Amino acid sequence: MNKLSFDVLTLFPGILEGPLNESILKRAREKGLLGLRLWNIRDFTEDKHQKADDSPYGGEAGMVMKPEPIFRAIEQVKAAAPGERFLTVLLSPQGKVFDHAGAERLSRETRRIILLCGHYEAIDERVRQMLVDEELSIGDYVLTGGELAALVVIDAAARLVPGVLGDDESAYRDSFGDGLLDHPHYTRPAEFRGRKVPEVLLSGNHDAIWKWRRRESLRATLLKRPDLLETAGLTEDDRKVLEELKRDSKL
Ligand code: 4FV
Repeated sequence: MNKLSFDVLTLFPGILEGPLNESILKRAREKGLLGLRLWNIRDFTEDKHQKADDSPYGGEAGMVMKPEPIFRAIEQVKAAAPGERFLTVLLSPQGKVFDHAGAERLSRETRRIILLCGHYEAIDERVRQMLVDEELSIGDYVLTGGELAALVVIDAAARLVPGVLGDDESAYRDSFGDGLLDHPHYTRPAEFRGRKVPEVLLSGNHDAIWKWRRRESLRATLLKRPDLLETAGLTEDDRKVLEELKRDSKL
């Protein structure tokens, strides 16, 4: 079983500790399917004030993370695992926007993944030039720090590692697993506040249930994310259903 390994470099490890020690991620670490180490960049400063940021050359608002503590931290991470290969990822708004395909790629990664979390205005450019292999963004907005982005990347990739989720199948069948949005889900009671669970789901007819779920995935995708239809692997049946849905004014 491939073990997915992350070393997270941050000035605020406390932001990450909670989510990484709960539920599925906690179990994945206990099962040895997920390796996670947090490194506090401030531990790699050398002055008595443990200064990890400084004012920008050329003047402007905000502070810039100093290169030295980050270089020392990454060199320490690599020194702690001789012979291992590393992929160093900077979380930043300038990165490739992270998506399901990105999560799938990272979930199969055999190199140890170093996630570098920025804070303040930016990180000294020489870190990007000399240490960063790739940049990832979780979306076109600005966060106060890269920690939340690191958590998103770890969570989305880890749950795709075989054995992390209960029955593997659930990872394949949820949104984006097959390029479409997920179908509606129901559980007991069969009627709630006057709303019944669709009959077909109570029928036990698995073929009919499969068809209904595929149709509802196509409906949701057509309604909410028609852009995904361009890249989804659609069958002839899917195209027929989509034509019906487009004709079906109820859409
Ligand atoms: C971000 C994002 C992000 C930029 C300045 C941290 C902040 C601060 N990271 N996807 N969007 N980072 O906004 O990954 O250092």
